[in-house]
Amino acid sequence: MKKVDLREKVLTANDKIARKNREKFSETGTLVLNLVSSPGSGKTALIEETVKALKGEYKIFVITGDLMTENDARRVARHGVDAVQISTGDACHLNARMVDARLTDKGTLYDLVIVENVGNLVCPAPYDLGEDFKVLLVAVGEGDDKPVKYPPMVRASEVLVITKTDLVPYTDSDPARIKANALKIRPDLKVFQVSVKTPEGLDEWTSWLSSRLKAKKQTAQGK
Ligand SMILES: Nc1nc2c(ncn2[C@@H]2O[C@H](COP(=O)(O)OP(=O)(O)OP(=O)(O)O)[C@@H](O)[C@H]2O)c(=O)[nH]1
Ligand SMILES: [Mg+2]
Ligand SMILES: [Zn+2]
Repeated sequence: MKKVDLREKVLTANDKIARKNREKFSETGTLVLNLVSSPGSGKTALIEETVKALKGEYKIFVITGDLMTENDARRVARHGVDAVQISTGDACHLNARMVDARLTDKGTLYDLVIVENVGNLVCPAPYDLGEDFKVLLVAVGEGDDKPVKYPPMVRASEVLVITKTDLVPYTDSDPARIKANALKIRPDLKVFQVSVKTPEGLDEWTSWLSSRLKAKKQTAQGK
């Protein structure tokens, strides 16, 4: 009997939809981020600050994924950008079909689509949603060795944002150590350190994102 690897099959089906999503977004120059982290590392908080800074210049759509509640989409929508929640029920990650279903052709009307994945440092890693890149968040105080304990997520991400740096004085956590641990797994990671309270590093993050948005638009226009 032929052994069928179900996980392989699911991922292959997912990759086909992800590829279709990516093609659509590359035509219009829509930049798509996939934010991943443990629960509570500050994904929604970072999205809120990002949309506040960039909504004047760019048209932004946010998709937030959680097992239950619409809380995150509501938090984002109050800043006046379009936001929808995907309630996954018992699924602990988003897949490309869920993103496609929420966006279809509408997604391409936006300059920036931010997808907040379900808080989970394990299984969102192999799921391509059609994003330009994954952004991994690790918060001060959640354990500086997280990157070496969960290497697939670090390998799958292009950017690391170390969050909640305002908490450093109250913990034994050191952002330099989080960064060093992440770079052991993926040496080419782009690393930011932010706090939404102080607000350290947010300008640097949003300026960099803005330059990526412009680069993507230019590539699309050159086609
Ligand atoms: N001190 C401090 N707290 C923060 C910061 N960013 C987020 N928080 C707090 O951390 C908690 C979790 O933040 P969220 O933005 O909800 O985190 P999340 O990653 O979206 O959480 P899930 O969607 O549940 O996975 C909230 O109480 C935030 O106010 C920060 O920079 N500094
Ligand atoms: Mg959230
Ligand atoms: Zn999962």
